[in-house]
Amino acid sequence: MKTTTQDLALLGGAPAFKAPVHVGRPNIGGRARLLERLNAILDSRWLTNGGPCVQEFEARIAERLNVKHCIAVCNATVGLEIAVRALDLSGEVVVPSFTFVATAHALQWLGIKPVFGDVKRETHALDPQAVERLITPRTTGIVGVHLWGNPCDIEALSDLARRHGLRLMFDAAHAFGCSHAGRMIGGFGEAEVFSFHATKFVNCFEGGAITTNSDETARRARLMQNFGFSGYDQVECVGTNGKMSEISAAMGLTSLESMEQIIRHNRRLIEAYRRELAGIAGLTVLEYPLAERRNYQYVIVEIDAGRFGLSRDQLVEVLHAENLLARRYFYPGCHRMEPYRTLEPDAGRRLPVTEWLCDRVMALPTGTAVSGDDVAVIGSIIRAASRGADEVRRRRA
Ligand code: T4K
Repeated sequence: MKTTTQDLALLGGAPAFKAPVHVGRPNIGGRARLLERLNAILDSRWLTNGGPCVQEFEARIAERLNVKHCIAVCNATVGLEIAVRALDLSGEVVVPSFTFVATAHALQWLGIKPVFGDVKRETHALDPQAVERLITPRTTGIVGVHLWGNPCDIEALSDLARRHGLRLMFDAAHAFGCSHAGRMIGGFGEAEVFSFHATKFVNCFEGGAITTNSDETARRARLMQNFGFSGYDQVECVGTNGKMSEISAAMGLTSLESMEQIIRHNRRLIEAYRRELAGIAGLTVLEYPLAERRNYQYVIVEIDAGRFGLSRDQLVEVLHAENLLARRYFYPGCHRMEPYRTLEPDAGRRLPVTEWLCDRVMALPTGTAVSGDDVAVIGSIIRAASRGADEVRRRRA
């Protein structure tokens, strides 16, 4: 525990954690069950190409999300690329900049211009009014991001897309197991794309899934995910290799079996963070609505430097010195990353909320690798940094 400013590692104290504490440390689930599955895969010698584990994983996801179709893919970035192609998007597509860069790259990779729309201060998600101002004759679609597992303004974006004849899909990389208006994320828009990357609360080592209630979108996505093959030696459209392997599906199935337990653990941790960080001026912990399902995989904090006494970046420096690897998700914003910074150097002018958030938001560790005691130590570091902000700034100057 850190009790005084002098205890801080940045000021010469011993780091609070001997080993690095990560944001995104993978949840492992039932190791013995996973190894059983791996042995069965090896015995069967069916390692990929739509094997039994992938088929079971797809069926479990579709059932859990109450969605008609689930196409497992090798990762969400490829999943986004395939969904974008399956919806025939082209020209310009409106997307937030306050997201992981994969959301924008998936479009740019396909020669489609991502047009960055500003987000709302409260939700960190696309602002429908900002989106409407960006629609041009070249706009063919909108990609919303359910950031931190909090859904976008789905109704307003759906209405907007309908009124302007645009396609609507969602990057749901963070939102597996989350709900909106009592319905599980997965069936909104024309397609939703999940990530089961190692850092996600349910993981497949690497993995993703495209979910949709549209038979046609599912038919096209499934073809495109496997080179366009529709049958033996039959290729009916352009496609890529976006398949999930059996080993990834085995990890996914095993992870799914621990899902509720992981959510309960994450929820206990976020409640502990709220207790530990309560009353600290200039620090706000992102709230999750109690009436909806959430996976609590992201502990998001906003730092107001004027009131906290340190900027978000200075606090991150304090935490990193303690071996606590807080992350500045999603600094600096896609529009300030290449190639977008060069392609549209002035985009920031229409993204004031995005830039405001990019300079203040950070993520703290959660997941099964983190304990309630760890959160108490993290709270003590942040309180010591807040109390000793003048000293930290003076010593760092
Ligand atoms: N859309 C959104 C909104 C996303 O957030 C993402 C991915 C995507 C789309 C694309 O999904 P995928 O195509 O990846 O399925 C990590 C993940 O690589 C990335 O998947 C994720 N978002 C993003 C939010 O986080 P980085 O650059 O932060 O990864 P890295 O290597 O710094 O790892 C994060 C922390 O986790 C580190 O402290 C190390 C630790 N770690 C990581 C791995 C991989 C472990 O302890 N063990 C591990 O195996 O992107």
